[in-house]
Amino acid sequence: MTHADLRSDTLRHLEFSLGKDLPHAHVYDVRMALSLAVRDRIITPWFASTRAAYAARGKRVYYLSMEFLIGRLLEDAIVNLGLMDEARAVCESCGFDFATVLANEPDAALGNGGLGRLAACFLDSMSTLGCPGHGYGIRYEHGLFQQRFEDGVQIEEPEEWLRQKHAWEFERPEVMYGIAFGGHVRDHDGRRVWEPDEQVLAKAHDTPVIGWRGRWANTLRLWGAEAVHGFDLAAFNRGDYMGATAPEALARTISRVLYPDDTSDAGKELRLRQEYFFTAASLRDILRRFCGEHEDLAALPRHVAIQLNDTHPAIAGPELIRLLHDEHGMDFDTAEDTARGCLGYTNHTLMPEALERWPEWLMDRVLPRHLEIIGRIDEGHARAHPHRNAHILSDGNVNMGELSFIMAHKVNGVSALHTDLVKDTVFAELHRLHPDRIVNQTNGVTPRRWIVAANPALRKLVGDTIGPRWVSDLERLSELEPHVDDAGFMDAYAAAKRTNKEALARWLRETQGVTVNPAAMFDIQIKRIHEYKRQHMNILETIALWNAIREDPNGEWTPRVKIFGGKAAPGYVLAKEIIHLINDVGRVINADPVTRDWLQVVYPPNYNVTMAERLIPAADLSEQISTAGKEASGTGNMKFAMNGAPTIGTLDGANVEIRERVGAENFFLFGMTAPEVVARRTVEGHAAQAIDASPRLAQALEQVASGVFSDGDTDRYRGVVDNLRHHDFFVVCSDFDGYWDAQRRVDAAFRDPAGWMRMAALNTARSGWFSSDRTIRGYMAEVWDIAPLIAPASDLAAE
Ligand code: B1H
Repeated sequence: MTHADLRSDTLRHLEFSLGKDLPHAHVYDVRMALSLAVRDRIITPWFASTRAAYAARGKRVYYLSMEFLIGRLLEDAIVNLGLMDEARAVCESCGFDFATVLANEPDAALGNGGLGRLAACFLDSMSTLGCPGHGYGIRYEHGLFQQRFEDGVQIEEPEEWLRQKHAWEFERPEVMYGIAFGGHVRDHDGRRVWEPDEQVLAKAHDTPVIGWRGRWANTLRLWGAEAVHGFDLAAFNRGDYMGATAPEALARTISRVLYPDDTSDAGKELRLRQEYFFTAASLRDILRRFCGEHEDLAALPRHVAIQLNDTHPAIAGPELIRLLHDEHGMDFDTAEDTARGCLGYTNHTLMPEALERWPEWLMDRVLPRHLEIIGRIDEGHARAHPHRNAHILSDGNVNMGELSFIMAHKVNGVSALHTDLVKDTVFAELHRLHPDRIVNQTNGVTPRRWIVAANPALRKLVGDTIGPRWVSDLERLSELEPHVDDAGFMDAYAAAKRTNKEALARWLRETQGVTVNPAAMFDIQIKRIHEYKRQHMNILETIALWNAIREDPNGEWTPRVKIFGGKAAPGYVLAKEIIHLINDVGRVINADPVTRDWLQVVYPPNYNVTMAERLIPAADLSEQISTAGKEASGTGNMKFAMNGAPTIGTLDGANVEIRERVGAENFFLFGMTAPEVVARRTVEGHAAQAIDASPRLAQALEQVASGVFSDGDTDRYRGVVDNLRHHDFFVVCSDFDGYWDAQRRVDAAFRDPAGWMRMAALNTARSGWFSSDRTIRGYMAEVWDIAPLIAPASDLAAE
């Protein structure tokens, strides 16, 4: 496909799909026309993949996830199809700047953070590897809220990504299922029959997901909710205009908005309805596809692997049993075993508040038949294991973690440490009863988006140095390793980093009105705001550093720009206080002429996938400072490492494995280990003790408390300060000095530019294992038992 073809196709779409001619086209029109022209090139491989999967009569994977944080899709598609130069030329020949065209696409934020972004990376890797499968989720009308700051305070505004037509999706009005809720269960000739009293329609919307070099494409199918009877004409005729649209509005509520909390809002009925809505629609779709190809439902596990992305789709277990037993007449125990043969469950967190539990009365009201089935699963498990304590139903709650564990043939954690903790803590007893069920699958990220698309400077250097094959075989990055002793390579590596830093500095100036020095260290912490992620420890260390520089302005300092990004759940008061504090500290420090050349704080609002793509390639230092034992894996940590930013971090989540691979000497470790944290918490007054022992921390806390950053307001940060002084569950105080010391080691290392760059380059060269291709291969072999339908990219001739 040549540039001329892409251009004429784009112009054709501009005219016939957008109804515009070039002289009158806005950037929106060009972006849409180019997207449609690119999309056309996905159709053939997409059909071919669908046919190949059908012909193979083999197994397919169904990845069920409440969240798919896909971000923008145009550049991704262009990268995977190898159309970068062509697409750029098309835009330029139409009189538009390529970057501006790409930036016109809304960032589809159908997720909160790591869990949703992981699902998106997995889709890319499944298509790249030729693993036949579908992603199933919800087509939220409003994705994650948009964040802005008003006097440093987070304000949430609705996200409107569907205001403009979504270029990548195909609406499938013919794929529509009625999803039932409520009602009662009655006995009917000795069978239990669910008589629901409500129905909502689930309509399919498909987005093709193209893999690297366009060799395979899978489908992301998102369900939108619609009313069975959309418009109440009788009400309208009575003059009741609101009433006339009420049924439609009510039904649509189900897919209206993504819950913005990354620790679940337990007990919210709408959330339970969302979970059942998309899970039930997906299972109906899976069974329809299966029944079109096979006769015997007992063969389901040989053809269907369903992965539950956390417990959010956990109702899949009972729903699949209900379909097989109630609707297809399979006996209950066989139905249960068949369902288990299909299901895998990924646990993403040990945070107690994120472990979903539904009150039984609520489950009974919304899904009465499912509650009965869950009771029967629980009884069956109790009969098989009479001395067990773990219950699905306990204290009037349905425990979705236990349900998922018991209904899955494989359960996995998302990093080595996390999986060990899953075995030792939340599921200790179930692990003892089912010792072969828990496996580890350390997370990964797709290099197509996180290096090739996000970091063209590094992509070019790597390609020029080791050829093109690393993109689908990321362990080949290790071939860079001998080059770290080559001055020419290292100059080019440093130049690439500098290019990215200058681009970020330009963006910060243009969009935030702040000027930063690209020679300074770009120290970046981007992730959801959470006490366990300890952004407050970072800002306290910033205050302490400010104090130290002011005390000794002529000392040997290392210039730093501390960059923060991230949203807080709207109801998480303390997290919002932390955001306010970061902004307040930034306001004061950035205005100080004594320290201005050494220390700056920048917090661009509305962190999202697109912003991550901008920040990560420009980072010098990656902040991964969670309380050990709390971050299940982290995936940002991997993106930073690949892009040549060494980590300052704790032994938590995948940091442990990153450090093992990049080498301890290329990683700034500090802090207590997970068992040390647990022990420390039992020490009475551990926080006060740590504060007493650290004058730096005591001073910083006192400054926050006394209003140095809040115009004398001693109330504003009472929540954060009191919590740290008297409670400090996340042991910020006890880890503070270790963090301070590690930062000073970072300072010293950064003052040796060649040594630093060598460390950065070794991070790139040694992080190939963190490709999501490796992760997906692991799931395919150890959870899904499925083989790829295309030859491995490593078997292909190089370009
Ligand atoms: C992760 C979540 C999560 N763990 C509840 N748990 C949600 C929980 O809407 N909710 O109710 C949403 C999300 N997200 C993250 O998963 C972990 O914190 C990260 O450490 C991990 O890297 C990521 C992917 O495994």
